[in-house]
Amino acid sequence: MKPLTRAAVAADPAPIRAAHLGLGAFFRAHQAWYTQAANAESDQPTGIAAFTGRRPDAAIPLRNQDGLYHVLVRDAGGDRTELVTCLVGAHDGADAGTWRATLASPDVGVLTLTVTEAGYRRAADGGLDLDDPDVAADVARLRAGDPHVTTAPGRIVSGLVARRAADAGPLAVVPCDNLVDNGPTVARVVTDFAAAVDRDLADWIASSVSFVSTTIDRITPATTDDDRAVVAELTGYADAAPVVTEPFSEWVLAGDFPAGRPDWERAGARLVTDVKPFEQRKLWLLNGAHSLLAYAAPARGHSTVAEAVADPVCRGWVEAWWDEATRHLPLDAADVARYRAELMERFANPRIRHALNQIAMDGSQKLPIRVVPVVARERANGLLPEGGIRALSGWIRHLREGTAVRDPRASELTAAVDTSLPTAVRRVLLALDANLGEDVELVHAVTETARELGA
Ligand code: CS2
Repeated sequence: MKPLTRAAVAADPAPIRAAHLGLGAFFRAHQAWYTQAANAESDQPTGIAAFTGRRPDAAIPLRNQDGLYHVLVRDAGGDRTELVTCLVGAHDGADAGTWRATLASPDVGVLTLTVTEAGYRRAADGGLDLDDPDVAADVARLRAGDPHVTTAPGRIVSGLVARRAADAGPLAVVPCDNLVDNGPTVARVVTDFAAAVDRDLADWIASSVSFVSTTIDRITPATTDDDRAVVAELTGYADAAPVVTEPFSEWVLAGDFPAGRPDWERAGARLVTDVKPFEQRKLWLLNGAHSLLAYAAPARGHSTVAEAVADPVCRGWVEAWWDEATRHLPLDAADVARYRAELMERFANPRIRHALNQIAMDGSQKLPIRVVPVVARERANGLLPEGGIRALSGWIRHLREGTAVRDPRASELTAAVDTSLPTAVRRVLLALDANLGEDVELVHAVTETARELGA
């Protein structure tokens, strides 16, 4: 087995022109993969300096192999590998010096982000949660000039402090997380943070930093030892950090890039004026169905998405949810029908083992984005949406099981469900959205379905 190094594959590092926060599998299968494609035909290739978010150890295997890794693309018929060479630096996010130096470089024009929905530390009103103790500690650190912050908003602002001080020019911040209006949403969180540190900094951000909205899509399960063995077999290289993904990929972006960007269109990215229609379609149909399955399909003994949709009962749940969501999508019916058919095939891909418990984490952050908007619209029309109700009921079942709840609000939510089922349902719905919790008919319907699911 050959070691994977730049010398072995004759790949010189490209100059660093982009930074990334959240060095995980999704970034490597998506934004880095698009950048790789853009570089293939460019005389100004982009190297990316990427920094870990929640998992500092993610950088270690990559550092040991000069940032190189393979993307293992799996479709129902077989596997292929693609080597990615544009990741030039793989750093621990706690390395404040390198982070600041990267963002202070005038050559760096883009900062992409994958820090998860929970990572932005938003309060119920959508702004930064200044009461979050980690956020408060980071604000105090930056006020005192200490760059050793720990939260994602803290790191972003710390980098911008350095960029401003270096007079390194404008920057595009490109959030790639499944939030609604992710550009303006992240702009708000970052600006709130900056204003708490220094009003002038917030003004500088308003005039120098562009926040781009994006819809991102590529199903990327966690890599297993078996996947590493397949990559070794196919390539002959000992790659400790391959990433597994499906053939499908989508990236839709709206916004300005005042300091330039890689030509991501080469790999099919689309620059549009408004991401909204793409965003709702993806968040509701794909992510909403994912959460529905993650919470409800374990009741039928399933542990992956593909297993669940091979079960006609679960497939029926997904179709019911899609019918509900589709009623509120301002899109051409034939386009949505095509998207649904293609999506079902993606879910059914038997070679992608996408664990339901991977999707189940952070429900309190995900459901308000992917499920609640449809349920609220259906309720406004006097309907009791079966699919949406099942997703919420499944979540209550998941919280009541209590063993694998990974959520920033886990302690509050698991305490809320420690009571009779109807009370648990009411409390959890109230925690999610006041209107839902006050809706007696909905609480009743969710309770019935939760009971059916064995909650
Ligand atoms: C999933 C997403 O874990 C989850 O919450 O719904 O990560 C999903 O796989 C991606 O958004 C697909 O683009």
